[in-house]
Amino acid sequence: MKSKLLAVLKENYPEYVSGEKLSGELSCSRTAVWKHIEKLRKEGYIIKAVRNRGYLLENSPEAFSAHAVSSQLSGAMLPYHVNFYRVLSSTQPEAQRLFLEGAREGTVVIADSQTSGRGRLGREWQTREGKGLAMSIILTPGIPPYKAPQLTLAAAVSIVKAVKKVTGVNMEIKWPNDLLINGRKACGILTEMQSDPDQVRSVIVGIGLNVKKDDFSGELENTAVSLEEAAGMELDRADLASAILMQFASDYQLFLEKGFKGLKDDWEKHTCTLGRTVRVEQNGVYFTGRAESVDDQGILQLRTEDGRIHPVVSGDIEL
Ligand code: BT5
Repeated sequence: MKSKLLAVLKENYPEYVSGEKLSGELSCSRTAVWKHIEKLRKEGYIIKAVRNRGYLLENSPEAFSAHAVSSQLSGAMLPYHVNFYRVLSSTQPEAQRLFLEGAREGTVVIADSQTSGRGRLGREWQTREGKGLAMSIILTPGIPPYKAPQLTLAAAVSIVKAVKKVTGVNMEIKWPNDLLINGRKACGILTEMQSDPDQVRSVIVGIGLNVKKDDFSGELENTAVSLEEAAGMELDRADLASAILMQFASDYQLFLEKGFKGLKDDWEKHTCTLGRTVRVEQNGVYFTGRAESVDDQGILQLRTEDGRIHPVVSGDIEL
């Protein structure tokens, strides 16, 4: 009964299946259908029920797990070890905790949902159950602290390439840490480091990717987008996570050998920032200019109206 019910829901995805249709297909009463749906929910299946439309299978527990990701990571250029959690406050402090307990480079923390997902500067990142990919990767690159932000740019390149490969969707990089689809944010990257004065001890690269359509409210209703909406097809979060990890492992090797310079051409190919007039906020001060280039350290070069170049090391830009 369970597998038949799941098969019908999966076949019809992303359409709802009415209780009537299900009871017909399964030769049981609508009450029995409802009881089976409840049982599946207890097992971790996320099934939406809407009056007059029926049931929609939004996510299956077996589809997203440590195994589903790790089984697709053979041959990766990093020794990945995936830790999977249903709920975390944020994957970042969990990765930090694991690192302090001795976890090595390549340890990955993935959560199905986060209750206090972090953006930069104390901002929030929303990851609701069954909807997105929230993933942190522990790295120990042995670089000086000033180079750590370049890993944000490196990860952006890897994500764009992996997403293109899996979904065909073109994402654009908005310097430094946003990935947009048609101007809407689908992914954010948060790079946090622990450092000694001349060398980083660890860098934790956090990736938040909207995969399934979410009912965002407030500001996000008009600014956020998911990959499924853009791709127009159902996507598997484990496939995406592993594709990103595989791509990142090889881009990271290049970064270690050549620095950001080794990835710069790729970054430039996928950015929507260069050539545009942008407004930059730095420590509460705003200035406007043309984003001319990024240098080999990933620093944005902004030409202001007076013709001078302002290097922008960090901050938020508005396109
Ligand atoms: C970021 O910060 O974009 C970095 C987001 C990193 C999230 C990952 S998830 C795995 C790891 N664990 C964590 O706790 N964090 C990392 P920032 O540039 O500061 O952007 C934050 C802003 O993005 C918010 O103020 C909202 O405006 C917007 N935002 C929040 N959630 C969003 C979502 N799901 N989709 C699109 N925009 C969102």
